[in-house]
Amino acid sequence: MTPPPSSGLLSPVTEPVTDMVITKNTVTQQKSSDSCGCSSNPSPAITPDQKMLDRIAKHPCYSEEAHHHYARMHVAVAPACNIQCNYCNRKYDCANESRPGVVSELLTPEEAAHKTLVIAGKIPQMTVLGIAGPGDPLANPEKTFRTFELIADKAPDIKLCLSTNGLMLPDHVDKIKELNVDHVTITINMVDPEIGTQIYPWVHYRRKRYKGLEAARILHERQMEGLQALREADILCKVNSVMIPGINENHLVEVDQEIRKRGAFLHNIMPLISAPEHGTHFGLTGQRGPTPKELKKLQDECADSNMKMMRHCRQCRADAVGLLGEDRSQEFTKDKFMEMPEQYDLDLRQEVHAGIEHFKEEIKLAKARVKPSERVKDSPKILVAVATKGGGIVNQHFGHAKEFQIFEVDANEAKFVGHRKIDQYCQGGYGEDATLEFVIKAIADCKAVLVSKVGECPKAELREAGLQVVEAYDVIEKVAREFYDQHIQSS
Ligand code: CLF
Ligand code: SF4
Repeated sequence: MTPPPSSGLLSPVTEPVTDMVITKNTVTQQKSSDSCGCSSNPSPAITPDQKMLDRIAKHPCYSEEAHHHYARMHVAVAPACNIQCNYCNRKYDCANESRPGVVSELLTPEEAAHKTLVIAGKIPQMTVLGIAGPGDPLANPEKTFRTFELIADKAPDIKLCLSTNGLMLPDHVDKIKELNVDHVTITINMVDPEIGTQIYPWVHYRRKRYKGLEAARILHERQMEGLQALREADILCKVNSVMIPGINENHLVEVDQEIRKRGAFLHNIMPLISAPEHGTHFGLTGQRGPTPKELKKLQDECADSNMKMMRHCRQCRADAVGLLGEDRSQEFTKDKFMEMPEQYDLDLRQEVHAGIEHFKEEIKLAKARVKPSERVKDSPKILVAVATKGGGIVNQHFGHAKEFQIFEVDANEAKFVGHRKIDQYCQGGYGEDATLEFVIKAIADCKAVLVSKVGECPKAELREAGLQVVEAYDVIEKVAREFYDQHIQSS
């Protein structure tokens, strides 16, 4: 299946907010076997696993598949924090979810609710509202819960999500459940307080400041208690862990086992991002982050069929808007969104979501067509870099990419394993040589780059650097698997 560029299927999430709308009727090649599996059309023989899949089907962080199609937004309503992490500088947003060095505009709950309703109308594929800072949401419970209340009241189809360091989580699980917040992230970097002393210099708990081992022990116990309470309340919990080489990189295997035992649904191991200009303790002391290879090795080690490993996190801002790989926050700064009308329309949103679900079915069929009838054992694996604007399609020009999605391909499947951020090569009519060098370095471990188009000049340099260039406009897995077969035959 080749979705034509003109089909409009992908425009809602990639183009300016005015031209949007995927609806069921815009989908081409609709199959008679279409069954979207969404909660509005449950199978009579629904299994617990299917129910779980339905719960996460439209959450771009909890479902890797959803992240190609559905967007999330954050509102920055929570300024205070109750602990200190050595990778955080209070001038910026909470580094447990955000890239360091990013500052968001602080909003009141009322402003945040208005912003959400504006964006829910402009980007109907925005399905999740998260609160992730700029401090800790549960160190600011009134503002956080007031925001959720306002949104749940006016936009019942938007999923509510929050991310916390966990210190105050056990006190608020009942309220979280009452507000129907179905997704909670806890950042857990250790289950051994001795290791915690290298990450957390202090915590502020029940009006008292604790330091050293005592601080790390309190945080650890509260995190475990919170995780347990979420499980008992049947709230889906994702655990974020920051990989800090030399401090917790081996220990995170134990963290993974411990949180899995306690019912976490998903583990997201993120790389430490550390630079002196961020002014963090780790930045100033020269603590490095992991290389992509080190990160993937640890993720592979922890990956388990019982609990999924998240590999598509983009460490987004506390005011992020859009698909995970894109940043549309600047379209909705306070001076802009306060002037925009609320155009939340539940019927339109449901129609758009139905269109996306049908399109996902088409992609699923295209993937099934390139899958071998029997699993091939021990086939060699290769990496490929993909330029995409979303939708699960190779649909971006090489020069426009700000990141490449990395897929691991073998004779059986093409599996998303991460992304690499790059600077955009095309600068309005010309390409920067230095940027191209950086891009090539970022994907040097890949065998090919899959793009919708690329200029002759960068194509030649990519080939010279040992990267095959595949130009296509089609489902990522299909293009990747076809390249794989050719590559294996010719090598
Ligand atoms: Fe936001 Fe976090 Fe909810 Fe997602 S982000 S509060 S779970 S809606 Fe997602 Fe962003 Fe990674 Fe967070 S990509 S930083 S994991
Ligand atoms: Fe910073 Fe977030 Fe850690 Fe608080 S919990 S110190 S805001 S990274």
